[in-house]
Amino acid sequence: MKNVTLLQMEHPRPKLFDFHGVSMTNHYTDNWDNVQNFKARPDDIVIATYPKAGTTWVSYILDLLYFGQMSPERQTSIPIHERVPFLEINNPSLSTGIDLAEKLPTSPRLIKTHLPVQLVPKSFWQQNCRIVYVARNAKDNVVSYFHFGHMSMLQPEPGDWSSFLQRFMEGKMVFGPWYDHVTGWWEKKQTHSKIHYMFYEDLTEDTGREIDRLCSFLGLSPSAEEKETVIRGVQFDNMKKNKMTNYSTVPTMDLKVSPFMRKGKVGDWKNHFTVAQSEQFDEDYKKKMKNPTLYFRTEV
Ligand code: PPS
Repeated sequence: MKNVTLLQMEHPRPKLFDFHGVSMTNHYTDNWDNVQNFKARPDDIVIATYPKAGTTWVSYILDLLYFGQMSPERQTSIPIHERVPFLEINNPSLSTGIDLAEKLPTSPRLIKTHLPVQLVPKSFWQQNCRIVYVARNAKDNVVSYFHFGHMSMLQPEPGDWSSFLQRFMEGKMVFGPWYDHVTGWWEKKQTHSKIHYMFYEDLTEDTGREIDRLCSFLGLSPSAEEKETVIRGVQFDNMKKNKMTNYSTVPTMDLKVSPFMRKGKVGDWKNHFTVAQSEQFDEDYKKKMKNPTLYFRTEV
């Protein structure tokens, strides 16, 4: 018989349903009116991603760039999900993302979203806010999402690897198809200069270079020493050890099943995909990803 933990009993897994043409669960739609009516400020900075693309990594980079010099207590007492609220979330064990965002005392406010571009609250466009979009190659993204499905009680039951992979290819994931998400934001970027589109693989390859690009987009000029402090702080091993960034304070995640800071690698998909799965995935990928200017690396 399957071993059911107390956490699983307290949080029955949500079901996926269609929401404005995108698969969602109630945790991201229950607060929808407040999400859509959110009042953005011109200096808000949005970190937008498909789930598991490096949101927390980039959130922490931005948090350190803006507020790393503030009181040391902030670094040791406020977890990243409160410093950078997740706009559309309604986690029954925590404050809603909207409440957290509205109470943010910082300027700028850093706000995370997984919404596909067409569902982003209009106020962010009206206020012409800066948006940092982070994308990760589909194969590593689906592997990371699979493990997350096991440890996060807010995710639908993930099932086994091959059925999860199949559903990913069909777009039956929370926040919809990866393919539409990364392409939708990429196309938006072509007409909207306030979007900085970055890749997880580039960040892995050269964190310092990517921080320089981010700073130039944001108009920041940290000293060499500040930049070194940020690079050191956001290294995978340091974020994994850091209780404020490793999600150990979130009651709906079971880090014993799989740590949030799991591997942090490019190419871990090779440990999960069979040769046949990889071939089938690549075939399907070619049919869905028609824009030749959007290119992902599956190894670095
Ligand atoms: S979430 O739940 O959508 O906000 O998750 P997200 O933060 O987007 O993605 C989690 C994955 O990002 C990896 N990660 C990192 N990799 C390298 N370096 C650093 N510093 C880092 N921080 C987070 C994390 O380990 C998850 O990927 P996997 O492949 O599962 O390890």
